Amino acid sequence: MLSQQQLKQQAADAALAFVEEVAAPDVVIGVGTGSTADLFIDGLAAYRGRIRGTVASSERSAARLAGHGLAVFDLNDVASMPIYVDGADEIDDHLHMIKGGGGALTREKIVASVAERFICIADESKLVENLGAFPLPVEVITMAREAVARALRLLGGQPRLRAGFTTDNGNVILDVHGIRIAEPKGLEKVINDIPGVVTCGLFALRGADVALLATQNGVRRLD
Ligand code: ABF
Repeated sequence: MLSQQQLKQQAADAALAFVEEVAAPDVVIGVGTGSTADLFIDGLAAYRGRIRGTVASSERSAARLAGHGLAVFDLNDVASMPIYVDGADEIDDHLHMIKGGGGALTREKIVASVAERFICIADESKLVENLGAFPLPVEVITMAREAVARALRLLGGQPRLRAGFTTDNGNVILDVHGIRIAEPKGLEKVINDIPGVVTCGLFALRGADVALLATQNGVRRLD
């Protein structure tokens, strides 16, 4: 029986095959945030000198990448990336995701938007029939916190301020419990449009392009 950590390691290792495919001196790889992404970062160390470098989706990932001697570029200096590799809190079989449990959803969504392919790496526990058991993270401008909370309640959610947490962008996060996500794309649009919302943790308008899900019987690839 593989542990969750071993499963995460298998998913991270599987993503390195995609790096091998695209590795070149001018190539920049987009890198996500979280414990599975951390394992991917550790494996990416072997590509130092074989890729130009990386763009990170959080200060946490930037520090880990730099610790391995990998160049970490400002996204403003990078026009394109072949792949973005990141974890998820939940993913369904349409490759729609809930992300943001690690609090990095805004930069994750931004860096992913510049990459040609989003490779999601996760252990099998993240694959769900319907999104929403995991509370939906929403990054919010502080002054709009209560106004956004009221709007989210009208949508049927129970928003809770993530205590003692400030994002890399200086904002706060509301974790929305109990919201029914029947139409992920529609709900993502509605929440995106609430004044004061910076980023909704639904990644459905642009989901993953490939999911590498580690199971007890090997890594399952969903496209
Ligand atoms: C990140 O991956 C976050 O969006 C998400 O919370 C996190 C979860 O990953 P893990 O379970 O690998 O720590 O992208």
